[in-house]
Amino acid sequence: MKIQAFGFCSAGQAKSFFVIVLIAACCFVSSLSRAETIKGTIRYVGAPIEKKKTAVTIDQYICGKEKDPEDLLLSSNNGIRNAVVSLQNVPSGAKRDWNFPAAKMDQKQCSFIPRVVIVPAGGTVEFLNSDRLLHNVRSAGKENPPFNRAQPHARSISFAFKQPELLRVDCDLHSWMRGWVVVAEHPFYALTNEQGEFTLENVVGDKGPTTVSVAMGKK
Ligand SMILES: [Cu+2]
Repeated sequence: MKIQAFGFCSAGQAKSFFVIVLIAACCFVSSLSRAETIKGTIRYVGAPIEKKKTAVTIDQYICGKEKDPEDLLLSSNNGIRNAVVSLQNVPSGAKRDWNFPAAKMDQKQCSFIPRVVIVPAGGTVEFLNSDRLLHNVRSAGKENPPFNRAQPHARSISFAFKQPELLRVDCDLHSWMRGWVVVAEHPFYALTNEQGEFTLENVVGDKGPTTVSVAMGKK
């Protein structure tokens, strides 16, 4: 089995750390049919990145005067937050429970919160707007129908995602706003926490030890 991790960053910074992000997760699944838990940490090991704030020029009364960059969120130990880790070549005997919380993405102080949500294929994401101003939600998926809807304060809109895909979500009124919907094709997806740590539970191994590796991709 392989683990694949996706980092979420804007196009500008993507090139700078695509190649140099390396992985600090290596695990072994050695059971024949017993469920195992895989834990790991995704770390950034490249050169220090200057964090440039984005100046806010509109709607400062809600959005503030500047926004911190959210594309590469690092802990004090360089753990990468909001990386998505997933198993490749899922074992045929794997347990098929989907254990993701209901997917909701709010627009709050002119940021998508949470920035990344994981939803099972066939599931829905509920988009909210807690801000007392107008946002919109737009996504141009290839496997899933694109959408673009105005999002006034307090409105809730739900979209269904039938096909596995990584989808970017934008608000066109506030150019820095960026969210990601990860439509999972199987239950073995995990989002790294503030320390860059992830946990994949109930993984059933094949015969013998199986190396698990992690790669970082740009998106
Ligand atoms: Cu907005």
